[in-house]
Amino acid sequence: MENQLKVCSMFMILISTLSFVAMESAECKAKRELDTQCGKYCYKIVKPLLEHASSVFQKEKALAEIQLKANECTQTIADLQKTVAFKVELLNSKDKHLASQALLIEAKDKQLALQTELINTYKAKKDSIENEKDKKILTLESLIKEKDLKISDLEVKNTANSAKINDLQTKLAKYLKMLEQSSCKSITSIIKLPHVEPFPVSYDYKIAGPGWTVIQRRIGGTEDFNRNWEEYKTGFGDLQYDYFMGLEKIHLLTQSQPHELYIQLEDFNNEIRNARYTHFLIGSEEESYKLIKLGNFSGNSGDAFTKHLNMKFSTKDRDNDLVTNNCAIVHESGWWFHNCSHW
Ligand SMILES: [Ca+2]
Repeated sequence: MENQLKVCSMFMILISTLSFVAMESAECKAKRELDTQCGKYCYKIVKPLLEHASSVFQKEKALAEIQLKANECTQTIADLQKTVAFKVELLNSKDKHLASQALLIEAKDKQLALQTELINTYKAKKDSIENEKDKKILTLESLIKEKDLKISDLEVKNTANSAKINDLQTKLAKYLKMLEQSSCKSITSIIKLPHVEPFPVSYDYKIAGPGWTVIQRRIGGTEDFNRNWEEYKTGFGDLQYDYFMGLEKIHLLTQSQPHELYIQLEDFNNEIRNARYTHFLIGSEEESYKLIKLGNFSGNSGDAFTKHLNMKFSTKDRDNDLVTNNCAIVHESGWWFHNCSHW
């Protein structure tokens, strides 16, 4: 400010000097006019007064100009002060803004630190999970290899078994062919059951496949089935042809383990029908060899046997049916008769 005032003062002086030069030329003119008017008399008295008045006038004028310049400088100073104040305020505002930004940056730094920590935690978890996964994959791969080995082993065994089965099937086919070519219609064997002497039985393989024991066969009409109780109890006939196993043996056999029943009927036109029951069990002699269980029926002959369920066995000398007549006599055969219409 001080420098600015000095410049202003110098400027004012310079203006004043220039004005004085201009004024002086006008003054010289006035002097000359006064000198002419006053002549040599008034010159000595008036001239100094005039010069003094002129000097005062000039100084007042210069003073007024200086005052004006001073006012202008004062205004400039005031303006500059305002500008400075404004700048200071602006700086303060900027400082506040900077402080606010610093706080914001600090908060952001904290947030960033938290996020970094979270990311590190997540990474650690991810690594842990991946390690666990890798371990599981390795375990599973090991299991798969083990299974593959087992499968391979089973495949080898299966191939060996298939070869054995094929061999057995070939042998069975050969055996069946031999049987087919022979005159035998069935195979006989000895069966052993608890509480009874071993006894021969006939196995049929043609009617319903292997494994069926024949308890009755009536095909040739050579055997008389009109027998008494004792004969039906012990059995009769030829194992290879017409035959009845005997009620006591059938009782022991069906009691020893669950049995199915298969009945095949062939009429005089060679039409064959069959009936199959999922269970077959008869009671003891004390129960008159009652038909205790029969199971579910299947086949194409119609279910003619279920109605005999719970019936006792009847022979010509033992009437256990439910009608007045003895159906065993009527039909000349023993059976689990219900009435004489059905058997
Ligand atoms: Ca009767």
